[in-house]
Amino acid sequence: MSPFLDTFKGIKSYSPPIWFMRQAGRYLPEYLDVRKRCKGFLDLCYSPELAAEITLQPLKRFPLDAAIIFSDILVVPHALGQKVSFEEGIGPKLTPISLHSFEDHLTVKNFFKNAAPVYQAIHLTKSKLAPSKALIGFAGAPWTLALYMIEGEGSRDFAKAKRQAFENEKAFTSLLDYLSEVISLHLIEQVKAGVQTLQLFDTWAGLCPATHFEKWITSPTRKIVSNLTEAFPSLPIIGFPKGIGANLGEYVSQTKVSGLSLDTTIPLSWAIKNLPSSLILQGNLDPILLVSGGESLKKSILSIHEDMQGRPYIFNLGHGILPQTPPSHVEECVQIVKGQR
Ligand code: 1CP
Repeated sequence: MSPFLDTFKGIKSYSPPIWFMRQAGRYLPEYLDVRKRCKGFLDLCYSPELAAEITLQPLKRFPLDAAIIFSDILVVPHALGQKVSFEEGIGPKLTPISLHSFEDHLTVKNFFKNAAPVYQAIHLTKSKLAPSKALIGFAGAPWTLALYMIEGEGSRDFAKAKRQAFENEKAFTSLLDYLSEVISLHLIEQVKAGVQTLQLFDTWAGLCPATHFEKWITSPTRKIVSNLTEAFPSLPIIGFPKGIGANLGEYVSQTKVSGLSLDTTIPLSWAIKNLPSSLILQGNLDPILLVSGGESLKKSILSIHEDMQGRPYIFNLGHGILPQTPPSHVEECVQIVKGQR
């Protein structure tokens, strides 16, 4: 049995299941080794053997309860035909789409052929993963994905993309509808290939104004959750709407996610009091504490434990592992969470 999947059935184990967002990546020397073997980051995402190897790397080092398939949220626009590249030390670059003509430039025609290596990587990973470890699939939520697709790169405020969205609300809503359907299909294929749970990354949800929250965040996400639960009724789906604070209650009731990944700004006592008791909470250690290690790390882990006493939950960070994180601190964290230190 899998402690991670048991949590969604309301079964509480001695210590909470644990995994980390971005647990496969640049803080691991063995990842950097494999990375050197591939020219581009996308080549790595589209090499089933290498992607499976990287997915399993953190589980070889640490007794984690879940693996997240090594891929990226920007595989979706790429498989739709948008030009996407990752530049060393800069981040992703996309040829920006225009809201008025996105359907002329994107096509689902070759989507499954282009994304096939992702599903092959899932299949391969699953065959090598112990049954007690859950395999997590994922996608970016429509809002976060649309921001990258219009802006053409990462940004602190996505001002260009947001301005276009406000000035062309109808076309922007059509893009979100289009992405909701494609993301649903991408996630359904991931489940068919072997993932047992999904996480929807809405990293930039906090940039959406309250006035448009339902239209741009919860309604597209609800469509995805609904499509997936129709196909797989008992599939756990975790939402990660980063930075939405007081809108979390609305997010949960409107999207019907079964789990919620909390960012570091959310007091756990608030989440326990204000969110449904059937909802599985995940989080929310500050990733910098994993860089620090030592007493400050231990104190914060024990405080999360204390807040979550009596309730099934999943231990995680409030955002991804940072590249400067010493792997020994990750080990320390897992041992403390599991009560072995
Ligand atoms: O050079 C390299 O090695 C590339 C670094 C890297 C890695 C390791 C990128 C580029 N993506 C990834 C993998 C990745 N991305 C995973 C793998 C599985 C795991 O967690 O172990 C996942 C889940 C993602 C998801 C992702 N990609 C998100 C959502 C989660 C989050 O961290 O907020 C986002 C926003 C992206 C876009 C992206 N891809 C890569 C970078 C550097 C970024 C962020 C760009 C930016 O806005 O600055």
